[in-house]
Amino acid sequence: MEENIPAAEPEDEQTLVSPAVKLIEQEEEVFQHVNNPVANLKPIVKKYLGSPGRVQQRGSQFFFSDGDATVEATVVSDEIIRIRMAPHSVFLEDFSYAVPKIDHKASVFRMEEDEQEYRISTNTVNCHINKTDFTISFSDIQNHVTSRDAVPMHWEENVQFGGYYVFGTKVCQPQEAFYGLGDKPTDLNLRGKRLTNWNTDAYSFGWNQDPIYRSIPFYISLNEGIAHGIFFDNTFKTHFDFGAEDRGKTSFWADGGELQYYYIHGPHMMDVVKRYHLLTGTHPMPPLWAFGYHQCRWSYYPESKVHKVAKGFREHKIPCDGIYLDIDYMDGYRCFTWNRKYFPDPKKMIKELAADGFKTVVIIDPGIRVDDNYSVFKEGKEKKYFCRRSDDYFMEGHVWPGRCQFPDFTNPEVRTWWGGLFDELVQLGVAGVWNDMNEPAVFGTGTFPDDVRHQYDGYRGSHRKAHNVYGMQMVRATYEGLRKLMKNKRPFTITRAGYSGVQRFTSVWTGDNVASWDHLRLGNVQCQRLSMSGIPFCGTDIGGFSGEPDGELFTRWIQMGTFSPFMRAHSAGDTKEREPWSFGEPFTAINRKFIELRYKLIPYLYSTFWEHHRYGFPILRPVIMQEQEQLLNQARQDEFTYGDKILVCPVMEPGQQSRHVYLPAGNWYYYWDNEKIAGGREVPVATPLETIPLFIKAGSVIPEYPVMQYVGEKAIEEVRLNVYYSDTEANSFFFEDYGETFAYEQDIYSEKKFVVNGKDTLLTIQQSMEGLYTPRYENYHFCIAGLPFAPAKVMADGKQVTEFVVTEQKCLEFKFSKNFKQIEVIAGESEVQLAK
Ligand code: MIG
Repeated sequence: MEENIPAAEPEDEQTLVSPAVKLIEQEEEVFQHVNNPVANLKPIVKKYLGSPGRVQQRGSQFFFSDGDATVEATVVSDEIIRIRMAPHSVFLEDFSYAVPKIDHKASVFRMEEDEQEYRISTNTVNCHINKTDFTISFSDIQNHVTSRDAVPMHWEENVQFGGYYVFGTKVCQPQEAFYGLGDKPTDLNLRGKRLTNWNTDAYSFGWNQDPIYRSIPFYISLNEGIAHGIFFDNTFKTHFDFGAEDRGKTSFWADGGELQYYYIHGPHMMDVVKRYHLLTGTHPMPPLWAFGYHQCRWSYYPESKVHKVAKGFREHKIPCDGIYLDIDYMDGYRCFTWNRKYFPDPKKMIKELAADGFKTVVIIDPGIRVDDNYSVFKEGKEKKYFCRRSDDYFMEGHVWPGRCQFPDFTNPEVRTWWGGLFDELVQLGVAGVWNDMNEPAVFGTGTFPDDVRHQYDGYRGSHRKAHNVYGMQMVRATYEGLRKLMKNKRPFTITRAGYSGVQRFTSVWTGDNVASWDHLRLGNVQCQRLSMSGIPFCGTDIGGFSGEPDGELFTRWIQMGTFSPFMRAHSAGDTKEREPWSFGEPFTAINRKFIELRYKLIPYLYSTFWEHHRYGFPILRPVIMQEQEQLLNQARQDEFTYGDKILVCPVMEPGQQSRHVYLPAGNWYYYWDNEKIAGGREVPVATPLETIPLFIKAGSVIPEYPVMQYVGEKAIEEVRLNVYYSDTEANSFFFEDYGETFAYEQDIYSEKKFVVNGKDTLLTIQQSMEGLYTPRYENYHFCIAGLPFAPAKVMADGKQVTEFVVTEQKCLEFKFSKNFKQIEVIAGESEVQLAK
């Protein structure tokens, strides 16, 4: 399984091009005989790299050796360099679940050396390998050092399992801040923390609990306004220390596997996230309905109850698209079966729900009940698809169905089988699948023991290596299966566990949170962090999974959830029923108002998602990402933008009547009354229960759909364009397509770009278009806010628009064709005079 790389030979000091692959000669073998006194055993010590004696090149890869260990540096792109280290020069086979394929995109790179160092340079980055101590550092083309090893890479032999504990240690700068690492329930800035990645079912987790559900070994460093990223692609238990043990050091290490990391250049945090997505992929476009509101509970049953909840939405005129069936829909919790007592005719029920605009999402767990009368178990057993212990016993554990065995999702054949098991559910009309318990979770013991074996796509490993990817491979199997079964339709999936790259297959929720104000705050930070960590489609259990929210907390949570990329309310089985109307007035009306707002903004969210899919931008962006040079922003974690145009600050304290909100530099409009406010400062904002602070960036064009009770309820007759005046040029994008197929991969979509530019007496809006899709509606309904003059004349593509009004909110409103190229809003004569 190992791949050998060229060995260091003392006489060979020069750079070789494309050397033959040779085996390493060990200098001396130390044999320990059983009758040797234990005292003679060499103590286990950390070994550090020596000095790199020589370098060899193979294409875009460079190998440096100290005579024993070898370090590989690969130029992945102009901005990304990968480092790998092999003690004794034996690299593991190059395989990664996170990075499906590396496209070598660097056009130009070179290798130079002087007395002090070897230097690999692209057009953007230099990677320096120190000739004395083998420390590695990175700098930009201005020779500004962004990252530097504090000590050389090192390792420690693992006697019990073989392989090594591997360590990297970088200098931690006095003002350096750290972001990323997935769903860690702690402050946004990770400075001063030590954290571990080991997927864990963390029921009712709390602030600073670690680890929880996901493993995303990727962080962004920000120092003196310059950002870079480190993606430590290692699936074993990994650890990160951001100046906790030693204020001057940032370390990352793993319990096994390879010391392998990608240095990702900035300088903007946004660039780092984008480039991380270049490696690990982006989220495919979800079906449009998935951006609506979802209602979940453990569990809605029997069938009559499901219908009652669905009807409740329509009766209360509260929009909803997704309704969930938790574990009780199954027969004795056996996956892919139905409890016929509760659900005698699932096909009929799902059809009726669909007729009323509801998509049915069902839960699935990895534990398969040991039961020879159960076809899924029987087949899995016959085909040897279940995980086994080191001595060949089956991995057995108790979960909801009782005694269970677990498919090895790291086996491609098992994934295909699992994917196919959804056939019947798809036939019944199920629209989405919720993947739970896939850390994997086992009652009592927590998870699998370390010795469980995994096929690992042919690269073999124990559970130590496969644990953190198990859940990702489960949801991958689900997603890929659904994609095949649904023909060209986009599947909807959600998962609890995950590893880097999981975003290629699924949305996520933050797991079993609690109905408390503390958890509302935590959910806000977690969603921002997930967004920065390459997981864009995320949300919390609105209302809190365990415990009882009161009306106020639930409403504040709905308000925040309106601006979560994924919006779902969920609650545990032992809590009171919790739908958006459960708390009476005034809560029901406010919940309705916000869920309606969610639906109005769907085209904006969808356009933002397209930008994510295509370019790798996150949906939620903490203010530090907008203005990373502002030191104070490092401490701000309440406000964020939703896309790049809408600034949101959820209200996260009971009884709060007002709060301060930071607005990044530039002009903003208060969403609720279009008042213009200058940013670059904190502003006081009233926060009565009916509103939360919402601001729109000047120059934005925000498309709005009419409120519907579910996505696609009615044909869209016109799209409202909310335009916000700006005296500097600003761009906005508007993406549309059929919303449920993969036709966008063949350019069947419409992407419109708006350019807004204002003068003292004139506002122009230009539109250009790309793509092959034509929406059915004819007109835009323009609504222009913030004009600094009284509009006298509106010109559209050279024609005068005679019908326009100025509303009470001082918005200029008129209609014009969706195909317009240029709109001009012109001030009256007197104002033109004045401006001159
Ligand atoms: O052991 O399916 O996080 O959302 O409702 C609990 C029942 C299993 C945990 C999930 C939760 C879900 C619950 N599940």
